[in-house]
Amino acid sequence: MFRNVFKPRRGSITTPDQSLLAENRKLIERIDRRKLLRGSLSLGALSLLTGCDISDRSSVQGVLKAFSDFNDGVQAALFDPARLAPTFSPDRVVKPPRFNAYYEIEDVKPVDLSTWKLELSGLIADKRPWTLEQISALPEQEEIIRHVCVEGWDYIGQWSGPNLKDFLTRVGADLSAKYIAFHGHDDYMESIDMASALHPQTILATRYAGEPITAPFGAPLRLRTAVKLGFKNPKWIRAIEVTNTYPGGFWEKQGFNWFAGL
Ligand SMILES: Nc1nc2c(c(=O)[nH]1)N[C@H]1C(S)=C(S)[C@@H](COP(=O)(O)O)O[C@H]1N2
Ligand SMILES: [Mo]
Repeated sequence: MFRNVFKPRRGSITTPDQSLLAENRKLIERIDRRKLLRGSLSLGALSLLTGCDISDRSSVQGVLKAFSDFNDGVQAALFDPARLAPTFSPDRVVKPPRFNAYYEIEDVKPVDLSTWKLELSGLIADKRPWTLEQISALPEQEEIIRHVCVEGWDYIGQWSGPNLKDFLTRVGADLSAKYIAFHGHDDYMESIDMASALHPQTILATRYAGEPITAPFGAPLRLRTAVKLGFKNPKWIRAIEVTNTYPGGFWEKQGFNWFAGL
């Protein structure tokens, strides 16, 4: 039924990606049960659910329009930290990953790994910066998850690095704070809700397919979370900030919904 809600009235005919729909059937049923299809389904969920449409730019735009005045609070209620996003087998991993940023790949300025440090600020007890060596010594978690970009494409990627919740606990972050903001070396800033930050499938990724992340994809450290859209996965992180003051982010200024998750 919801497939019709945002279907483009005319224009190109799109082919439903049945696997995408199948993977998310549980979520579809869940949302249907809660009768939240109109007015409160997140953009992230919708672009996943409408697998047929996310490859169609115009319909993605329609979805964005329909969701632009969503209430973040209503969406947050949809979020269930106990629910895991789908994971995939290693043979489906795309190598190299697919690039995106608010500029072209030629304009990526590689971060100097020899001087790089992760800065910590805000509601964190131990704000000492971390070197890459220190971060690499932490236990790693690997996840093979789907990356979905609001621009209408997706791919399966294999990411590993320290679990974010473990890291935040280790540095004494206030886990009851509302937001976490990630500042990139390219002046990109995005923030997520604490529940998503503490989700078991949210990591500080240092590796892709077992190898250190290469420059275009966020070396040396980026966020990878299975419960947020692509733009909520900042690359080239230079600082993490824990705060109760709504930080917003780059894409919100372009009119995207802040929650942007399942
Ligand atoms: N620092 C930074 N992080 C960023 C972006 C960016 O422009 N700068 N773009 C975001 C968007 S829109 C997407 S879809 C993903 C792309 O990640 P990938 O190149 O690894 O696929 O990075 C996100 N993180
Ligand atoms: Mo994106």
